[in-house]
Amino acid sequence: MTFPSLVRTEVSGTVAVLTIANPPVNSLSAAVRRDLTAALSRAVINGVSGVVLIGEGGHFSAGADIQEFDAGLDPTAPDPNDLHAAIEASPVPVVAAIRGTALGGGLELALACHGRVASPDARIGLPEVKLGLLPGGGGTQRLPRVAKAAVAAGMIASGRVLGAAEARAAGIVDRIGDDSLAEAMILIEQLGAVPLTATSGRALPPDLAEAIDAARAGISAKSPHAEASRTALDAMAQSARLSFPEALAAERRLFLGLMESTTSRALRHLFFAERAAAGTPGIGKETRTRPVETVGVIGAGTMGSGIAMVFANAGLPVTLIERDAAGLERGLKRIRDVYDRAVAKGDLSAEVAQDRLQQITGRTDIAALSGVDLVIEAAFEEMQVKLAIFQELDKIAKRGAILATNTSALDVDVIAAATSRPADVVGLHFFSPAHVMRLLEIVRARETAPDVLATVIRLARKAGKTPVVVGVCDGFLANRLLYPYLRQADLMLEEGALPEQIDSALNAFGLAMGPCAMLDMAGQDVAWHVRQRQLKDWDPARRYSRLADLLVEQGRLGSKTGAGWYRYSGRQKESDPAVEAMILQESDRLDVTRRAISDEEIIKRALYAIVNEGAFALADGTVQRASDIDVAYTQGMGFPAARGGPMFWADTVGLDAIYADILSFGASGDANWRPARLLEELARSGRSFADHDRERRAEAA
Ligand code: 3H9
Repeated sequence: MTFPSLVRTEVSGTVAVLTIANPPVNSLSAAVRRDLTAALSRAVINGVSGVVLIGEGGHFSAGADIQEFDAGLDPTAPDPNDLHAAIEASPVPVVAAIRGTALGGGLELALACHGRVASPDARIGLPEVKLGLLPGGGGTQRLPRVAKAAVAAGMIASGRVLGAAEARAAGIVDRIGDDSLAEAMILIEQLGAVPLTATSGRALPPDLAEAIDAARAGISAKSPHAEASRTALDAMAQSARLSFPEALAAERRLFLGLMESTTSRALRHLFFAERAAAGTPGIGKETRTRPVETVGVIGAGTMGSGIAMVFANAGLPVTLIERDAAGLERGLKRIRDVYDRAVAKGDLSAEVAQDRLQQITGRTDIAALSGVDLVIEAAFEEMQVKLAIFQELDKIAKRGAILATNTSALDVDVIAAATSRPADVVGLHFFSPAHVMRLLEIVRARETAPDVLATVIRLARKAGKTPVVVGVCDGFLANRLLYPYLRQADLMLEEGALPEQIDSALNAFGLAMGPCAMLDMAGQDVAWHVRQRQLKDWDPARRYSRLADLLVEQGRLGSKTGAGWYRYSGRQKESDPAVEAMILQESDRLDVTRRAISDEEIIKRALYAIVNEGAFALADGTVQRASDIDVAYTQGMGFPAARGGPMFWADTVGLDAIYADILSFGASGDANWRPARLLEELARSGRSFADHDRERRAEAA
């Protein structure tokens, strides 16, 4: 059986044009590497005067096929370094014509060529560190031989991607032009007139060591890929000590070490998880979408103003509605302040900020939304308020407009039923601050139409969000899993821990913020409202701690009131003896003998509570994939990306061990620790959440 070649050869005059045709991103799979090597060798044997490498479609190449790493395929068979050596040994010039992206192994391939041209929209980089890897096909050795030292070291350590002009200025690209093939032909002619120099034969910049030191100093210890960045610079530093082949071998050893690391596996998992999360049954590339050219936002509070900026930043005109002029002015001021701060920090130019600001028009009359394509209600989180708004919207919104609610917990089916057009209603749950946080939960209500869903998914991506499609339930996905986590924190306070211990144990695990500090920031009153709602049908077999309620009763609503679990002066927080006294008193009242709670127990109880609830959510269909939970938690809840999200992390711990611990936590009869049946099944059969996702994918295919 023969497979069609993934590299097409055409001859233009005396030059061979080799086109990589491996959609969607021309990744350099083993088959592509094999076909490229064969095509190059054929071209040279046939006596061409030069060779152009180009990619079909919008990408030169996005690099190695990452899927092959996870499938256990050897990324070095055939070895990309052999292909690069063949290019360098070519007796005729080989030029890379970069249209679109040349990333990772794609750029390494281009770097092995005798020259590079790029289209003006080209994006060029070595983003391997973002996957917890380093460039393993000579990138750490060849980039500093063509680019300025500071740019090369900075790119490799950060994974930053350059535009064509910057790449040209740095020396990575020789020519830029709209017709990259024509530019490549010109370069081949120029190179044909002079002796060829292989990139590996070029001299290293004299200031490379300083540039590496500077890049190393810039690595943030908090970055999920700090280890990969440091290792990538170690690999680059070998260039000064070793011969080129030895340095390549050292780079490869370091690459393979990182590839096997849990951090890289976690980051690769998240790469694919993010792309899978918007996929939902009944919605495909063929699903029609509705045009959205104008947006309305109801409510100019923190959420509403943030949401208005999301769409203004994406280039859409937004009408922002508030009930009265004073409230509207407060909202518009909040927006102006955000843009002013961005300009002051140099994140935005004054012109861009002004353009974005001008996209937002404030109004106090909801009828101003009669012509918009998408309305997002971000009013007070109270069902009666939302129902009244949707009844009003039903009267004034044009036919076909999408009506979205930004509720964080209320029943979207009930809200949809308040209209005569429930198929047009969807939940869009933004996370605060909406213009910063990437996670967007898209809540598919019972009657949400497929084209509505497809439209908001597309729009979310356009606005730079990561959409995760979820079903209707209390708290949807991220918040639903948060409740049992917060409950464990409160119960551990009752049993012997203090807020700072709980927070510091979870900080040390890698969470951006522990549960006590997080609720102080979000507002203790917000969580209080949720608990009051849940208490209406509370299962008495579930232990409940009233400690957080006591805080609220004392007016300690968190940082905004200067006191919550901690005491605040400005942004500074410190332990509060009054809180400790309150906790001890509560333990006393409950007749609990306080005990030392280890950091290990804190991590297990807090995080296993999330994992168990995640298994319930998977089984009841609130969420389709365990990997969706990982995306939601890493992007919305500060879970460390280097651990891949709670479900990926649970797989690394072992579901059997987690299940056994959950049984022991619940041995006293606390129904908070009732294990999810799915977790039990997976644990008993030795399967993982990743296996479960794979099985579901196979069933759906
Ligand atoms: C490397 O090169 C190692 C070497 O140094 C050494 C080796 C020894 N592989 O993002 P999109 C899929 S490491 C496999 O939605 P966009 C992606 O999953 C690599 N698949 O499109 C998706 O599939 P689906 C270093 C890949 O236009 C589809 O392509 N390179 C790869 O928004 C479309 O992707 C990188 O880190 C891949 N390399 O963005 C670059 N890339 O349709 C990673 C993409 O089934 N890639 N897919 O969901 C990217 O940054 C973006 O995908 C890119 C396009 C900017 C290229």
